Amino acid sequence: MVNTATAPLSNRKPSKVEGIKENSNFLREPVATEILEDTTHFSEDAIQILKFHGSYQQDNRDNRVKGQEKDYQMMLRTRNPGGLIPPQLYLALDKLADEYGNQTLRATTRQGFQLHGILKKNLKTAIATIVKNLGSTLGACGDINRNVMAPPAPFKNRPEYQYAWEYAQNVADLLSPQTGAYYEIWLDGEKAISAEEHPDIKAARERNGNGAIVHDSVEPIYGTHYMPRKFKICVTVPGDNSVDLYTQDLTLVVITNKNKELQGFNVFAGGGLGRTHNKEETFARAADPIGYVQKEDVYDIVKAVVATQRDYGDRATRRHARLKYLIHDWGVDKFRSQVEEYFGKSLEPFKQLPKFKYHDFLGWNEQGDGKLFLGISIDNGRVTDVGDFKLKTALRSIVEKFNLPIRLTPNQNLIFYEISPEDQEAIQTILDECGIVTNPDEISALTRYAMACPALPTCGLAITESERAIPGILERIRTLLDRLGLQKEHFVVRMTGCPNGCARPYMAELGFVGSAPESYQVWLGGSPDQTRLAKPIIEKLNHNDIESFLEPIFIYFKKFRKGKEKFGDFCDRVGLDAIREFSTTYTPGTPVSSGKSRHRVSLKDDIYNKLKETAEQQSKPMTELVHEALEQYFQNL
Ligand code: SRM
Ligand code: SF4
Repeated sequence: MVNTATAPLSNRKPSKVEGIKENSNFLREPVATEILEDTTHFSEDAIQILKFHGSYQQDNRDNRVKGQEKDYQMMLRTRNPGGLIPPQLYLALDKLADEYGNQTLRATTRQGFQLHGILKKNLKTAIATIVKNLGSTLGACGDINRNVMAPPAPFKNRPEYQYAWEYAQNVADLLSPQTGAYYEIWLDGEKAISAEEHPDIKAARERNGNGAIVHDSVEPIYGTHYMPRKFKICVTVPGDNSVDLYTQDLTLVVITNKNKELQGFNVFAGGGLGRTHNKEETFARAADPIGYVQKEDVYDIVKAVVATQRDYGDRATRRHARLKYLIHDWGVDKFRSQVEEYFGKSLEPFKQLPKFKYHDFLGWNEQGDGKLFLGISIDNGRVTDVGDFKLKTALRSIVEKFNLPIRLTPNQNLIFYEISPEDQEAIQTILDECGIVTNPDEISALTRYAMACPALPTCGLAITESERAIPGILERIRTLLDRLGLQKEHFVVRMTGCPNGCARPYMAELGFVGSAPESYQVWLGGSPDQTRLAKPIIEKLNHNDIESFLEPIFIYFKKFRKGKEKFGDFCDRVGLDAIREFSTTYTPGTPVSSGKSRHRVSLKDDIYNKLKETAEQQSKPMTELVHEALEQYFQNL
């Protein structure tokens, strides 16, 4: 049995952030002091603690001027398990965005909303407004359990979906921080007006059969130092991978009997995506199946996994601190035995599951009880009014008029539900008038399945553009596919401005990961349903070279795919070496669809070999190198 009260944080020197947490008096200082100061920004220590309260200090990177103070602003992130946004909260967020933010809302990849551009002096009002309108930002960021995800579909006739919502909420409650800091700082001590916690959860938080909780602590689950790093959970149903389940630290899959009564949960653990370029010891990792637990044990297994990471996760090196590294270093068996020690018994064998599929639930659908739901696609999650496309206006007027709840999706979209069929026409009219397409078949399929993280100008970690670059890049990929005779083809494209992987690019069929200004590492071979990790094919592709790089790959796919094989599956089957080999010998302009003639020039063997070698080194087609060399030669004539 592990005595958590005395378990060492680590044998190595804990990282600086561990000291900041320890000295914070359970997430109070230095935020409580600095929020009262008339300054534009927080200190480094306060920034770390502020994250636990759901806010990041940022600056508008477009406005950086050498020698001048940065244009400081705060990002606020909501915590809403299963993506639930009550109508009252939506209207409050919409107003806050206009009054204090950058007039946009940003639906995130974990079913939350972000507000950008809030000045420090307005932060308290913004957080207090969110809490008073049934929302929260507590634990949306920081070394703690993050927003718990669940499939957003409101199927009322499929009890498994209802269980996923219920348990996402309950697990979020179980792991929510118990310190009073949040209410003291942002609401002058007023307690939140929130729904009553389920008595089972309160009991589970206090139950300590096996050392899973920290005795006599304000934070029975976390202790003084909280988690070594962020911790991410989802609850899903068999076959539904709308939540990207392989990327989570902990995944629970609802298991029901033939009568659709809840029996228990399959448990996966150890997924995670963040990595650092050129640091092999960091990597994206897909979660492993760990076992099965009965429904009455679900809170204890969550506590046991959390306690294992809390007590054995690396607190010295933050880059190595996620649960995925602990499982990688220990192996699944050792991890499972430690979890079982906290759990107090063995896990049962994992139950067989059907194949997981990705669903986006867009368009008008029946929710199974006579009412309707409507999934609306939001480009990269950005809720805004641009020209004739007035998404922000449309969403606000729908909520104002029909008081509908919203479920944010893990793909940066949203679902209105509980819609009476007689309101369908009026809602559709609002959307039509605001230029919003609701028929998913009318949305370009590349755009529909794509995601990009915010990156510039708000994200301090961005190496290059993402959200602002992806529309143009998707359009160019579409044009290329059309030119190559692949008009009907589409696949999952995801882009991030750095390797942290916020839009989960490592699960995409085609992933772009910022690696230098205007350049991306390119990943290929994820599956259309996000059940497999992709692999990197090139480290730095300048965005100007996207067509010349992708053309040979698309041609190879077109020529050698098996039947209706999807792009990601093809890349995975043939492998990156074969793709590279094909690309280096590919001649652009091959009469695939254009019918243009191809010119041949013969080369001596030694020149050809040098050309091939250089093309491989530079990951460029040989023809491109020849073109470049000849162009230079002719210029110098
Ligand atoms: Fe993320 C840090 C945005 C989902 C991995 N993420 C950040 C920060 C806060 C940058 C920072 O630390 O200063 C970004 C703020 C940008 C901005 O201007 O708003 C940021 N992450 C986002 C969001 C908004 C992206 C989006 O397009 O929606 C997502 C917010 C989700 C939410 O509501 O909670 C978001 N981040 C993710 C995901 C995907 C997921 O959780 O399903 C990942 C990969 C999965 C994972 O965690 O392994 C992710 N974000 C990271 C990491 C790398 C973590 C690691 O293990 O190395 C960082 C950097 C860090 O923690 O040091 C990061
Ligand atoms: Fe910022 Fe990188 Fe996350 Fe994009 S992936 S939001 S650039 S941390």
